[in-house]
Amino acid sequence: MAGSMHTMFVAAEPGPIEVDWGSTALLIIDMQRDFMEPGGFGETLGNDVSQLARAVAPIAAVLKAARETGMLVVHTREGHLPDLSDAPPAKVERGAPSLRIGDPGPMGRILIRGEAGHDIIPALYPVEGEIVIDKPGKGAFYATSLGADLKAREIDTLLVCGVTTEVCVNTTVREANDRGYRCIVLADGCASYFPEFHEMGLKMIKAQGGIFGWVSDSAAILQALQNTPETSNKLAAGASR
Ligand code: TIU
Repeated sequence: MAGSMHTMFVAAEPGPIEVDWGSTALLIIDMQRDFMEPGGFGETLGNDVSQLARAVAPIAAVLKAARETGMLVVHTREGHLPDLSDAPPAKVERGAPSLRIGDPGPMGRILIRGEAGHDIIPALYPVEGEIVIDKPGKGAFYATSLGADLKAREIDTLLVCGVTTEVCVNTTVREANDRGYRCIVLADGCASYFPEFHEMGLKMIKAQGGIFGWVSDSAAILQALQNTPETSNKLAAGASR
């Protein structure tokens, strides 16, 4: 594969990784109003949702480049059916939130599919042709079609970003790693309500020679895309539009 028009080394830790863009997907985890905005699920758990805003611009930059190069884009949303039949009581009853999953809130029922709060934030809204995976759990592979969707498109490498670093991003990366995918996590494209968990969540992924995957950032991905001959033409065409 080395030297192919589609491949390029991406700067990452614990070391550079060679990527074939044709078998790579951008996987954006749970950039939903319920986690990002006041009045949603994240805030009901007692969190400061402003901690997550920093991930939006880096994701938007990579998403724009992915769209211009034709890379597969997958968005996920955590949430439950209106009758809560896919929500384990152990999850609904957990802790002492100000509102529980399914309760009415300012953006509709908390973490329920179809409600305003469940949807993806406008800045990163999916466009036609992108896959949207609705997931009941923290991991994006559990009880979803994601594995089959990626297999059908012969994807073996995932650029992973979204929220939160130590919860849904880490769970999904661990699930993906066990299924044989190479995960490259974008450090600046992830965020946590707890900055220290963000740092440790990334360290856990890249430790021990990359026990779960690689950690890179949006600038490294954009640079590698620019330096890949075939995609740089598409990026140049996109920039001049
Ligand atoms: N609470 C928290 O940090 N995260 C979640 O509940 N879900 C996701 O990370 N998406």
